Amino acid sequence: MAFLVSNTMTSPALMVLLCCFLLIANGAHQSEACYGTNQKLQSLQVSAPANQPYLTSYHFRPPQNWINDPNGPMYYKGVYHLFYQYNPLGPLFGDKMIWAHSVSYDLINWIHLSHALCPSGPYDINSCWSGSVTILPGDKPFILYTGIDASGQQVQNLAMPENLSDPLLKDWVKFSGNPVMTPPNGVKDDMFRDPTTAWQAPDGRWRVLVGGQIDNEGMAFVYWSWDFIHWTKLDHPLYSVQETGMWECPDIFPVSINGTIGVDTSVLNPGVKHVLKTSLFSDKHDYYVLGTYDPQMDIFSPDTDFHGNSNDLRYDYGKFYASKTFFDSAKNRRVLWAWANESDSTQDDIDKGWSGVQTVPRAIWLDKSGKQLVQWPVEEIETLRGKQVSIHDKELGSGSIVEVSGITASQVDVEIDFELPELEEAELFDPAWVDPQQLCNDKNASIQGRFGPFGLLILATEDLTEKTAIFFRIFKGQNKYVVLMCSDHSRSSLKEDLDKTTYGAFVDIDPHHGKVSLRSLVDHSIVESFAARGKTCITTRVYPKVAVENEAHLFAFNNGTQSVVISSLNAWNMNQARLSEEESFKL
Ligand code: DQQ
Repeated sequence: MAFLVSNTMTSPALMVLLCCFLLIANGAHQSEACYGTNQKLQSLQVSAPANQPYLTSYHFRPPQNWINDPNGPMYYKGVYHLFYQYNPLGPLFGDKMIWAHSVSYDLINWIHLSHALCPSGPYDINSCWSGSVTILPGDKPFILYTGIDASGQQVQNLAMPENLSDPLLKDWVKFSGNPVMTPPNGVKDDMFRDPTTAWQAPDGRWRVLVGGQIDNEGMAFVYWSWDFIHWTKLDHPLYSVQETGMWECPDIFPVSINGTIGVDTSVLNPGVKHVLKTSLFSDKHDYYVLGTYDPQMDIFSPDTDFHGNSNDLRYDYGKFYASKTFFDSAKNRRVLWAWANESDSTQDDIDKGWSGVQTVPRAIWLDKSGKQLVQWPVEEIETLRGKQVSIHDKELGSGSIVEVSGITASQVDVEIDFELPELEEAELFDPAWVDPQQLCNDKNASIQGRFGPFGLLILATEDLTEKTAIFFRIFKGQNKYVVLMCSDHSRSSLKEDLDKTTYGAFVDIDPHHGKVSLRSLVDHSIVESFAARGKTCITTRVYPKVAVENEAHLFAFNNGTQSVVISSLNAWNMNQARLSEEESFKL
């Protein structure tokens, strides 16, 4: 194994240090120390119980057990890697969490490998929590992750591949000099976690963010390092906001000001601006702000104030948490992953034998307005599309419902464009309606408006006793029309003991000039919806009692008093993605 941390590091002292590092790291091989090789394989071979109407078909998940955050996604030597928080011992969050590891050539079909990081040393004996990968110059991927140490404190650790010529990077070794960061003075032991992918500023030093909190002020601490081993905390955080509580899984990355092309994490030039994302522990939502990163001062200046409430931008206004992006050099795009947790009960998860899925990977870029991001499922997802049905130029009068028949509605990708007539008659928007989720709650799918509710009824029974309504309402604001997107689960299942929270968000488009579009990816118990070609996204988890498998139906509906027109609807049956295990994998 020949590790060089960076080809920009030339000092003799550093070379000596790296040699020591190599020797030490080799000695700290941890694969046997996890739960034992047999147990690792066993945990991959056991499948979830039979009869699983909620098991997803094309969303990433392991065969069984609990998963949460995506960790260290990367593209490396022709292979996509996804690590993720996993409890190999059961379907609930565990007290010995590990990094599971899967690989793919297309971001859709995955092979589960043996686990990458398991508790093994005093610095992570109580769990290997979230973190990120940085690919250092010379194609050397390093993991920085949070370990829960023997005394329960959160520390940051390093690991690296055992064999860099293995494109699957199956085996990882931990640095025996771990931890490389411990909670700073004034920071509680359990409020210091989730290192980001590092970036190299023009001065040559690496920077990394670690999420945290002091009192109730959430923040992203900055550390810097010349050699990726010795890290020094800066006096000030990159950015902090009072009353936002613990910042989990921060992410920072540049986006091109013009166009959809993604850029690598260290890119810094006048053609980019920066995105700072935090996962707020207090309400389990991922918020982001756009702004400017100053590499001299190491501060982030947001374009707009960030408060951590419904006035702020979110990647997704539904179930979407602990997300992480990576730069995909194969396709020059930035790709976003997130965890969608369950909305059913703990007992349901025990009965199912699994909990949690990853959302479909989404390309993410800056909107033309420069004011928000746009997301769209990676194009590879379309390779799963099978049989297609279409509807064109269909007027939906007040109260009408049209079934999209001829497809398997429990596993479908549907795109619909609505054309609206003259909007003069739209209801007036009350400026007091500042919380779109509350507005969707107050005006659910059964409440008639003028323009809207119109949209899709997903995972519905034929008689509509069960239905998940994803819909729009159009209002007339003071200077412009206001478009509201809602995801109403109040009637999604006849089952009780489910979280049926309704979600909502505003969509920043002018419905007067153009179409109102919606795409929904339906996969048994998850629905990911994208309005206005990815400007507003809502992910939900739903568990119908009757509308499962072949009993599920898909409808377009209009419950407004005014007609709308479906200018086009296309729906495709989605084929199952291949999620196989290491043994069946042949290069
Ligand atoms: N999940 C991890 C933590 C992180 C949290 C533990 C976010 O590292 O803060 O599984 O979901």
